[in-house]
Amino acid sequence: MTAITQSVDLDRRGRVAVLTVNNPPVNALSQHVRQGLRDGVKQAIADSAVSALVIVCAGRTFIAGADITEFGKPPREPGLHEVLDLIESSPKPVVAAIHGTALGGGLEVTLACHYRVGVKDARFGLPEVKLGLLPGAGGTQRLPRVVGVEKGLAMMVSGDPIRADEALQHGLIDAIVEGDLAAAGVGFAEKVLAEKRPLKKIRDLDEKLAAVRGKPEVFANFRKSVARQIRGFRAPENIIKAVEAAVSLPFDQGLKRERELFVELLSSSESKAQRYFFFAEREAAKIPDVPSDTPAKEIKKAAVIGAGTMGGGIAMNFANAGIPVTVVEVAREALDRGLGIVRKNYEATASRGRLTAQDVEKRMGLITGTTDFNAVRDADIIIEAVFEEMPIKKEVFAKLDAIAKPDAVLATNTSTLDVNEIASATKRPESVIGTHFFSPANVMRLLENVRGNRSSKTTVATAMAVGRKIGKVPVLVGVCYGFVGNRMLHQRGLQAEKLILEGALPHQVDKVLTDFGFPMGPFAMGDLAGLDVGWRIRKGRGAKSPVADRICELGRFGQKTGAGYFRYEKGDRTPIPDPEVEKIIVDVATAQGITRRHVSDEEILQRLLYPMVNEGAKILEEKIAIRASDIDVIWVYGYGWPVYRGGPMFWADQIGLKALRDKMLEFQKATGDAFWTPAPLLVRLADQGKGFLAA
Ligand code: 3H9
Repeated sequence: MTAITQSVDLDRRGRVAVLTVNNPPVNALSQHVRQGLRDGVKQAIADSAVSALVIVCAGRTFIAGADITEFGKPPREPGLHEVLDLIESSPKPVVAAIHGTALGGGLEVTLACHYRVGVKDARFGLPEVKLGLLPGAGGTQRLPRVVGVEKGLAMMVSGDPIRADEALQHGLIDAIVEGDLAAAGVGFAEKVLAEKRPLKKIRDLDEKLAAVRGKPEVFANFRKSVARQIRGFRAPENIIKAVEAAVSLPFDQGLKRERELFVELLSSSESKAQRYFFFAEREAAKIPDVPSDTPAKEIKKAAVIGAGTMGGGIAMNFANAGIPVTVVEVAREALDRGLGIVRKNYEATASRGRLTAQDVEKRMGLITGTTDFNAVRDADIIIEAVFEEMPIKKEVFAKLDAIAKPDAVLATNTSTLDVNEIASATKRPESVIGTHFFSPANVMRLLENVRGNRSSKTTVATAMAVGRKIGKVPVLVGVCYGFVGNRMLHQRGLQAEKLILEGALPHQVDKVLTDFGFPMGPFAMGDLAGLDVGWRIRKGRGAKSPVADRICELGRFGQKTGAGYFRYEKGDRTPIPDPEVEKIIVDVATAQGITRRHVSDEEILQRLLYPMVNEGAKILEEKIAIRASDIDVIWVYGYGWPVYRGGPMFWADQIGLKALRDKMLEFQKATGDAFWTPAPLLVRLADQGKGFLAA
C-alpha cells in the first residue's frame, strides 16, 4: 500500500489498482483528496501491471461532496475538473465502489468513472441546491445523460438522494454488491476486463437528451411544477438552465455553461447564507459544557401527558421513530378524540402515498392511550403537554415525581412558563427540562430545549439526543418568557399592530414578509392559529388589543370561522383583504387620534424585523441562546425565515449593525418610544464595526 497523500492510498490487488480515500468524517474532496486521486490515477495508468482501477472510501461514507470549508477561499490545484477528466479519459476501466452517501462532488467523481457499483443501503444525490449551488463538476451535464432529463432535474432541484435500488433501476449504478466493498469493486473490475466491456463514458451518451431535444415544454412544465417550492431561491433556476444547456450544446460547451452558472451562484448572497446555515445547524448540536461524549439516557419508552393537538403530535414523533409511547389523558373521551386525530393524520399521509396501510397500523400500534397516570412508570422520558397554566403544570410534575423511574427525564412542552418553577414541584429538578415543540408538532423540525437552572448535563444531553432521534433540529436555550423564538416574534407582533393603525393594511404588511420569503405574514398567521385564543387570554388578564378585540367580537376567529383579519372562500385558505376589517382599523385609528399615512414597504420591513434582531441581541447578552447562529436555526426551522437569508442575526450582519442601530435610533427619535432603544450588545458591536457572528 502506498500513501499518495495524507488522505489517499494506492494498493494493488492482482491487476486491479485500488485507490482508497480516507478523509474523515465524510471524505470531502479537500485539496489533498483531489491531489491524491489525480496522482494515484496517474500512477495506476502508468503502471503496466495494472489493468483496471477501483475507487473506494474508508470510514462511514463514500465522498460526500466538495469540501464546503474551501468555498470562498482562493482555489487550490488541482481543480476537481482536472481530476475527473483524468479519470474519464483513463485508458483502463475505472470502477467506483460506493457505500454511505455519494453526494455532490462525490457523485460527480463516480459519474466520471466508467462503472459504478454500490451496497444496498448506499444513497446517491446531488444536494448542492441546498447550499444554494449547482453541481459544478459536470453533474448537470452527466446526470441527465444517465437518468434522463426529468429525473435528473427532479434529483438536482430537490437535492434529495435516491436509494441504491432506484439508482440501479435508472442506470445510475451498474450493480448492487455485497460483502467487502473493495473486494466487490475489484471483482466487478475483473468482470469488466474478462468480458472486455467498453470504457463507458457518460459524456458520450446522447439518447436520453435527444428524447427531449426540441421539446421546450419539458422544461416549461418542470418549472411550473416546482414554482412554489423554489420561490425566492436562486440555484434551482440555474440548475434548470444548465440542464437546458446539456440538451442543446455539445458536452464541453455544456460544461462551460455549467461553470458560468456555478460561479454566479458561488458569489450569490443566497448561497453564502445557505452555506452559513449548513454549519450553523451542525453547530447548534454543540454545547460548550456538555461535550458530545456526555452520557445520554437511552430512550426505549416514552410517555406524553395530554392528548391534545400538541400531545398527539409529539407522540407521533416517537412512533415515527419506532419508539413505543404512552399517551395519558384525564378523560376517556378526550383521549379517544386525541388518538382519533392522530390516526386521521396518519391516514391522510397514507392517502397521499407517503405511508402504507401497514405503516399506519405499525405506528398506531406503538401508541398506547390510557387514563391511568401510573402507566408512565417505566417511561425513560415523559413529556408533559397539558394546559398552559402554572398550577396545572406543577400538579402534573408533582405527580410525575411520585411515579416516574428515578432516572427518567421529565420534560415540559410549555411555550411561556418558567421551567425552573415547574421543576420546583419535583424533588428532582436536575431531571427536568423544557422541550418546546412547534405546531404542528409532528411536522415542524424545530425543538427548543429549555435548560433549567438545575437541569443536569445528562438531562440536557438526553433531550438533545432524543430530539435528533425523532428527526428534529434541537437547539438549547435558557429560561425566559417566550424563550428565543416567541420572545422575538412578540416584538414583531407589536409593530405589526402599530403599523396597521398608522396607515398600512394587513395584506400590505403580510405581503412585505411573504416577498421577503416567509411563507406567511403575521396577520395570515394569526388567522391560521385562531384569534380567539389570544382574545380569551387578553380578557382574562384585562389586556386590550383594540383591532383584534373588535374583530373577535364579530365572531371572526380566523380561518376556522371563514374570517379573521382576512376573509376566506369556502374550502380555500387564500386570505382575501376585507373592507370590513379596513373600516375597523380606520375607526380604531380615528378613535386613538392617529392620522393615517402612507407607510412604505421598506419601513414595514425594518419595523417588523429590526426589533427582532434587537431582541436577539438581548437574548445573546442574557445568554439565553448559546450563540447567534442558534437563533438563526430557531427562526429558519420554527418560523419559516427564508434559509437563503440565513436567519435574523446573519441577515443583520449583512445589513451592517451600525446601519441597523442608527435606523433604530431614528425610529426612537421620531416616535419618542423607548421600544426603539438599541440593546447594549448591538450598540457595542456597531461601535466596534463587528457583527453578531464575527463577535
Ligand atoms: C459540492 O460538492 C460542489 C460540487 O458540485 C463541486 C463543485 C466544483 N465539506 O452532517 P454531519 C462536516 S457541494 C466539509 O453532522 P451526518 C460537518 O460540518 C457539497 N465539511 O454528519 C460536520 O462537521 P463537525 C455537496 C463537511 O453523518 C461533519 O462533517 N455535498 C461536509 O449527519 C459531520 O457532518 C453536500 O452538500 C462537506 N461537504 O451526515 C453534503 N459535509 O462534526 C453535505 C459534512 O465539525 N453533507 N461536513 O460539525 C451532508 O449532507 C452530511 O454531512 C452527510 C453526513 C449526509 C454527508
